[in-house]
This record gives sequence, C-alpha cells and structure tokens, in this order.
Amino acid sequence: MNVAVLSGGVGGARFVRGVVEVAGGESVDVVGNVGDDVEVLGLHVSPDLDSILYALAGLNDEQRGWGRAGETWEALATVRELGGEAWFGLGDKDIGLHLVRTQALRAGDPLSAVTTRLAASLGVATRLLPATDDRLRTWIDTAAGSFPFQEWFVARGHRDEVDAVRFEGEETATPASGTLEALAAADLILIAPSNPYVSVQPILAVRALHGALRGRRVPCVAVSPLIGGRAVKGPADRMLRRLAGGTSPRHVAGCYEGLVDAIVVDEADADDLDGLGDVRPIVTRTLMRDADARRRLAEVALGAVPA
Ligand code: FO1
Repeated sequence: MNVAVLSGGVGGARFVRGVVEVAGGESVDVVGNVGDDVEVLGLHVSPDLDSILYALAGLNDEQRGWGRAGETWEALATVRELGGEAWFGLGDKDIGLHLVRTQALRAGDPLSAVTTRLAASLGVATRLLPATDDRLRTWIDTAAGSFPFQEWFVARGHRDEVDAVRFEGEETATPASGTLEALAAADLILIAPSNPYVSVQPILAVRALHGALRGRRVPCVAVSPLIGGRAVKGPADRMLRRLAGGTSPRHVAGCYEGLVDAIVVDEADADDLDGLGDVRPIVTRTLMRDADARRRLAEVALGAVPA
C-alpha cells in the first residue's frame, strides 16, 4: 500500500515516523510544510522538513520535538557574544545541515532536490518532499502587527492572539516535483496531527495540491492534533478557538472541508462527535508518548479506510 502523508514538524514528525515504522519507509511519501521556513544568519532553515528528517533518521531530540539529540550550542553562544541574531535556537549539529542546504540552494538547486540528497545522506528511505520549491511564507496577523511565522512563534513565544494566517507566494507557488505524483500514487492519504492553520494549510495553499486532495479517488484521513480539545504542544487550541469557534473534532475537521473522509480523534473527545457530517470519526488514544504509542496511532490511521 502506498501512503502519502501531509505533515508539519514536531507532532507530525513523530506520527510520520510511526507510519514509516508500520508501513515501511519505501511505501511512504511525505509532503512537508515550508511556510515556516526562515533565513537566519544567512542560513536557510526548513524546520518542519528537518524535524521529519531527524525523526526518520533517529537523530531527533525527543524531548524538545525539534532539532537534534545530543546537540551543543557553541556557535550560537558565539553569535550572542558578538551581538548577532541569536533569537532562533540553531544548534551546532543542526547548523551543519543548514550550511549544506543553503550552499546548494544558492547554487540553484531546488529545495526538493536538496531535501532528497539530505535524506539519502542520512539513510532515510522515505521520500520527503517540500510542498513547493517556490518561496511560500506564512504570515501571522495579530493586533500587535503582522509577523513572519517564526518571529511570532519563537521570538514572541506565540503570545499574540491570531486574527488571520496568510501565505505569501500562494498565488504562484507550484507543487514541488514529485508531490502530485505521490498523491496520485497513494492508496491512502493521511494528514498528520499537525496544527491545521500553520502546518497543514500552508501545504494546501499550493493550489494544485489542494485540487489534488479535493479530487482524490482514495480515502483521506486526518489525525486531530487536539486531545480533550487541547493542544499537546503549541497554539493549535487557541487558534482553533479563535478562528474556528471551538476545539471539538468538528472544528478540526472543518479546517479540511471536502478534503477528508475520516478523522482520528482521542478518547478524551469521544463524547464530542456531533456535527462531523460525512466525516467518519475514529476514536483511539492519540498521545504519542513513546514508540509503541506512535506505532499504535499509525496502525489505526493506516487501517482507517472509511466505509
Ligand atoms: N522552536 C522554538 O520554540 N525555539 C527555537 O529557538 C527553535 C529553533 C529551531 C531551530 C531549528 C528547527 O528546525 C526548529 C526550531 N524550532 C524552534 C522549532 C520550530 O520553530 C517550530 O516547531 C516549527 O516551525 C513549527 O512547526
């Protein structure tokens, strides 16, 4: 069975790892978010692609959810000493990857080609593709102003309530090579338990990817990132409350209107399944606290072929 997964970082990366462990790396294609990519200290950082890459290579820091395990921070300490831009936590090992990526991008290689090479070098058999090779950036509109995603998320600690999310470049962004093919070849499409607004919508902002999902001939199953209406980490619950009017499964499913056939929700949300319409709820335990839990969740999602 071929599986395509749309994913953000952190929670999405954990889930993707579970899917790969259950389905086998070579039958899984991952389309990753690039809306939160950022240029820092002259380096091109693709946080969500990297979280997935590190998770699949077994190099990720489980606790933090992003970056590498056993990381050191000497370069950033020097940057700080020298009065440089130190608000974004780039570790020494992580910087090595950004140096290689940035050099290749400057030489004119598309992000998808660079990502494929990085994955191969790290021994990752799964195909990891950015949603687009074009510049697509998420902007967050708040009462305090409009901010590029990482400035709002990291520098401001996502403290500002979000009025709107915008994607710079969405009108012209075309799908990265391999993404439409991955969706067309899939027997099942999964949407990882990622923030719908800032992790999945930037993928769907690439019009042709949205169109491909809408016109799918195979089931698409989303996994809710909320447990008992609350985010495991990050601002997804606050954003849903404010932008969708609530944090029930129907509010999450509403972010994917016409795009999903089923939604996997946590047992803690089992009493709150009204208003899902045609979207079939699948109730299980969704917290990925360890390898067993992430594999169990992946098994449920992979087995969730709607009637
Ligand atoms: N998240 C933070 O909260 N603080 C950071 O300093 C930070 C640095 C960072 C560096 C590389 C990387 O790949 C991810 C990093 N993240 C950091 C995570 C990232 O900002 C978000 O988790 C994602 O963009 C949201 O999916």
